Amino acid sequence: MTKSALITGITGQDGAYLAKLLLDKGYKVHGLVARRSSDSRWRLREMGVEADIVYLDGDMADACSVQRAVIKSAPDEVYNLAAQSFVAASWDQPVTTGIVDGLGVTHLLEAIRQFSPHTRFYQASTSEMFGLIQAEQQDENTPFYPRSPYGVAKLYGHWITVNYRESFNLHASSGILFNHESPLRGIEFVTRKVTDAAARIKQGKQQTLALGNIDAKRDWGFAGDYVEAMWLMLQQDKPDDYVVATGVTTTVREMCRIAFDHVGLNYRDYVKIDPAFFRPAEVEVLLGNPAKAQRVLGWKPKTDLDTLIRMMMDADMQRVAKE
Ligand code: NDP
Ligand code: GDR
Repeated sequence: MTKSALITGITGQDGAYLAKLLLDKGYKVHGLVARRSSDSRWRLREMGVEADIVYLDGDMADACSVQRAVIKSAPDEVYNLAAQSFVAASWDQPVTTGIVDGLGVTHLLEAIRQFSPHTRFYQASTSEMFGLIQAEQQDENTPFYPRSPYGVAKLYGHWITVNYRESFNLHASSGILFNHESPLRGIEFVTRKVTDAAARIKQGKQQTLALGNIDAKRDWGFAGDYVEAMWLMLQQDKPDDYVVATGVTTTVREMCRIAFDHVGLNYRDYVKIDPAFFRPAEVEVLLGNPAKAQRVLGWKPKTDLDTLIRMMMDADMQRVAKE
């Protein structure tokens, strides 16, 4: 029997990689897509899957549309990836972020509870919930301390997932994913901002790169590896929560060095510090412990940071050259 999946946030970075993964496994893939005035399917085109998806109009803030998407797709599995996912923007739009990233999860869980209780559910939780870290290396038992409206909203989404699992016996799992990147990463996130700028500087199309806190440390992995962990969570007999990370943390500064080095430039000659890119409250360091995902799911990251940044640099060099 062909399995049916519903992906919210299918036009985002992870949505594109996950859609490809599920299509390759023979799933019928449905995508909830919010109305936009401009094209939002470019990543699906890049992955070569745009024509293979059934699109359903809807918005996480609109419970009726979410309900309709669940009924229409009759999903075996739902992956809730939709979010206002840019941490810095969450201070400018705290209410929208709260509704979409927080309450939106309840819209989806309620629809599943009422109309499709056998459906397995994945929630895109985040290392941003650890925020002001309470342990040097964070795992599933580390207490949370979010530092942004985004982190706070995602913490609601996380706990409502746990609550619906415990209250209504839903197969609802939460993946606490650390930063993961790819050539399809949004340009506002620091890795893509750096690889895009390094490519432009190399090709004489930009002079400098303005960044904020380059001493921040992140545990960066590759999106293509991380969507496999999402799928594996929903193949388990029992729902649960898992940290997905590489177990290595690196400064933004070092990540800049890797990117600029790859095109034969010294980042120190181009990077300028601009207070405009500092956040009202920073998450200084994140470092995940993926031991449980490895033990239970048999999941391991396959791509190290050097390989990842080189992959992104190569893609940006090609794209910028065509502009
Ligand atoms: P993106 O920002 O690339 O994608 C977000 C997706 O959500 C887009 O498809 C976007 O649509 C959609 N969306 C936004 N608002 C709404 C709405 N109101 N209704 C319906 N859809 C909406 O994020 P990523 O792919 O990087 O991340 C996927 C998920 O994982 C997010 O929930 C994110 O918070 C979480 N996460 C990401 C991590 C990472 O490092 N990438 C780490 C941990 C968690 P559109 O394209 O039209 O704007
Ligand atoms: P993050 O990713 O906030 O960790 O959230 P981002 O790449 O935006 O920031 C990482 C770190 O880099 C520092 N930084 C800058 N960041 C940006 N965007 N622009 C800059 O100019 C800059 N200079 C320094 C930031 O301060 C921060 O410390 C991502 C998102 O995908 C979330 O949705 C997800 O939940 C988390 O990762 C895990």
